[in-house]
Amino acid sequence: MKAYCPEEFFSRSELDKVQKTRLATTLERAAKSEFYGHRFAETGIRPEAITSAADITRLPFTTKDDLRSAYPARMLTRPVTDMVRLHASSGTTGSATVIYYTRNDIDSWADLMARCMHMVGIRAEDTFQNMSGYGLFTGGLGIHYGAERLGCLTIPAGAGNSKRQLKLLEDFQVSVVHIIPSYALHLGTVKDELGYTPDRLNLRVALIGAEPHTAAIRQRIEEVYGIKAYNSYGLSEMNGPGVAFECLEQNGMHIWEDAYLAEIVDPETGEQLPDGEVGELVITTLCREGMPLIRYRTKDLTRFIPGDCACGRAHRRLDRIMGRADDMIILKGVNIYPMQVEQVLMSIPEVGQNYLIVLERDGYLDQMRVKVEVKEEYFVEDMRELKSLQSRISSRLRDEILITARIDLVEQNSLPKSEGKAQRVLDLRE
Ligand code: ADP
Ligand code: K
Ligand code: ZN
Repeated sequence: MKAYCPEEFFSRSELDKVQKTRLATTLERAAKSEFYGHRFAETGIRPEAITSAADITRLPFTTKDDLRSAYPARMLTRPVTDMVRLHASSGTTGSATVIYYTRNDIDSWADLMARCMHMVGIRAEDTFQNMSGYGLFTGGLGIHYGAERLGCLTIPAGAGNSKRQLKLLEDFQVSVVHIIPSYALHLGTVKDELGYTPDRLNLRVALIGAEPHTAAIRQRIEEVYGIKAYNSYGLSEMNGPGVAFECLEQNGMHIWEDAYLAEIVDPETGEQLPDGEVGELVITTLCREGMPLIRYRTKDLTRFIPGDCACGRAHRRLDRIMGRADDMIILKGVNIYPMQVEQVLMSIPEVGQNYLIVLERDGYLDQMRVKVEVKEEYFVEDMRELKSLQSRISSRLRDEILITARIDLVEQNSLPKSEGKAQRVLDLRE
């Protein structure tokens, strides 16, 4: 397959070389910002002493709190008049953080995004519908610019309004969509209800991301629409989408190492972990002018997949994101990730699209209740069948997370849905 750009098929040694020179440029630029200027002075770091990517461990991390403390503009390397765009994170956790872009930053971001889409066979002939929210959220304009750069006819549908989404899909014979996984499943149900049979649509590919999801969810999305779905990873602090993306092999997401220097560290100690071990993803921007970030702690938990990808790209692969370090549930002393629960639920055929983990306190005891939607065809009157499904779910969960959860079976489409990232955990404990 044709490469989108030379960097896409850089060898390991070419990547190492470009990382080294771009890291030096990045540090030099960062030192001009008020925030990093102080930080380097405080910690006695001379950016010119960092001469290789391996030296990076000598630099301190940048955290979300640092971004907040630098609010609104203390991380800029140049006057704010040189900036052409601003985005903010959707604020899933805590208050929003702001990222600025120069014209070159917007340009290189669009190129990275276009590279991702090109990698999975998207071309100028495709019609692309972006079902991500626009506005401050980077999933809107970020992917939009990438699609336009490839020459796709691009429809900025935005989030929600399922009837209209489906009408657009049919009327313009859309071939590619960008959609949040939880919404993709919901839209799939509406599609069937409204009788959009496969012959009416021309859909081929979905880019799914923005929230953690299991392999089983991807498979369901692929089946519901009869398409291929590719995992797309990014975060506002690193421009937005376009950081790491699955290739046609669908086995891990290549992180573009000419633009991002990635490390996996132990979330407790901050020490780098070897390939294959799960930890927190830490990223340094290598191309950003306006607001470079050094060793930014993403809070996202994943690992490098060891070994080479069959596609021939040398950019290392990230495994699917297990969740954020802050998403971990601690219940009765046991650590649980929502994705572990999802994995169990989605392996049970009767389970529908949506679920909600509710944490409650019963006297002094913490309890987990899982509300589970049951597919229409399995939601029967027969109590015995429902009881047996309930205990099957409960015992599978116990095997996986070592906790006995109360299982509430509810009807399809009865749990609250969001147009953006799904809320998977409701913590009612004080
Ligand atoms: P917020 O932090 O407020 O949600 P962003 O919109 O920048 O703001 O979201 C970025 C975050 O979304 C990532 O840090 C990660 O937790 C999550 N995310 C993005 N893409 C994926 C993906 N493909 N798989 C799992 N999680 C993802
Ligand atoms: K076109
Ligand atoms: Zn690959």
